[in-house]
Amino acid sequence: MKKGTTLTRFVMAQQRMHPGSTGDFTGLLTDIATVAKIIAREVNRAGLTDLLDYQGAKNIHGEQVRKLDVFANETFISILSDTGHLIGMASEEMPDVYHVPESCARGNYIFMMDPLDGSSNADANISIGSIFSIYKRKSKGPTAILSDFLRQGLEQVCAGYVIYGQTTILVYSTGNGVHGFSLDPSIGEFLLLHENIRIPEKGNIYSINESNAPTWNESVRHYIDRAKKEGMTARYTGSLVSDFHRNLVKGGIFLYPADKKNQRGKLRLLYEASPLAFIVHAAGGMATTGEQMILEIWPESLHQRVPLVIGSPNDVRTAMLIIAHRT
Ligand code: P6P
Repeated sequence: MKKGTTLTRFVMAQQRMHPGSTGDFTGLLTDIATVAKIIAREVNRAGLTDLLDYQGAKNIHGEQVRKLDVFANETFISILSDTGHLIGMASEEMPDVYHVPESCARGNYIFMMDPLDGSSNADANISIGSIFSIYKRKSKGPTAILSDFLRQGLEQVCAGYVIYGQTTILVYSTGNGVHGFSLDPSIGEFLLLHENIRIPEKGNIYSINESNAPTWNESVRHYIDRAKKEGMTARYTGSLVSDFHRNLVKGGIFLYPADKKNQRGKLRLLYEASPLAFIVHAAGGMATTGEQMILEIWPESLHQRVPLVIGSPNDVRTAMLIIAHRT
């Protein structure tokens, strides 16, 4: 479709390609776009409000929580819980699942999110983002149950992210291509920027926090040394959605490996690794722990962490060979 098509028109056109679809999903994605617009507005003026202040509390991961994190989480919950699309939600910012109340219109989708990833960068004007996953519920009862949330990434019906940067970008996939939209604040619409994004087979960028080098396993050190010798360039912002999106568009590899400090890696399977893995595979890329495909992992808990090696297929395969062989 032509550039400038609105997200709503694009999603409705995609829906028409699936006869018998209920329009439920179209409605849900439109509601997610509404949440993104509201969060974008607050992120863009956060420095002028007290939203950058720390809440004082820590989340389940022991991380400082900004008022902006709470605002983003609450905005997703309040807008999506009464749209008739969802039965339950899970969030990196909430210890337990959220059951859509019986008083709300409920549906059959499960929504999981990192409502505001990288918010520690917010006061430095570095782009931050929201990451989300959508699954069809499996259970049949009056409420969702834990097994509706502990799902292989392969079962996602949709995954996406929003980057709140110099422009607000929304990228999503239902497995049939990866599509990027840019928010035009003058009309309050997400407009098609890039249909069917494909990640380059090989990139020239590697993204990793090199301050962790002393705690890396020998195989990771060997891969990074190899990347440097090959002339690859380092790009790392500390904001996963920004690093991922740049590598998706330009090609490259992002690594957050397990190390002596983070024995199972730092990033969360359900809220970060799985949705981005779904997207990168739909764009022709790869996502692994270094040994296992991310999308094949059966989660053991809601906040499980995993090592993540994600990006251009040629680069990820090379990293896997080295990491698997020398572990
Ligand atoms: P480090 C942000 O807190 C985050 O979850 C990701 O956005 C980012 O890629 C990573 O952590 C940065 O972690 O340890 O390099 O600061």
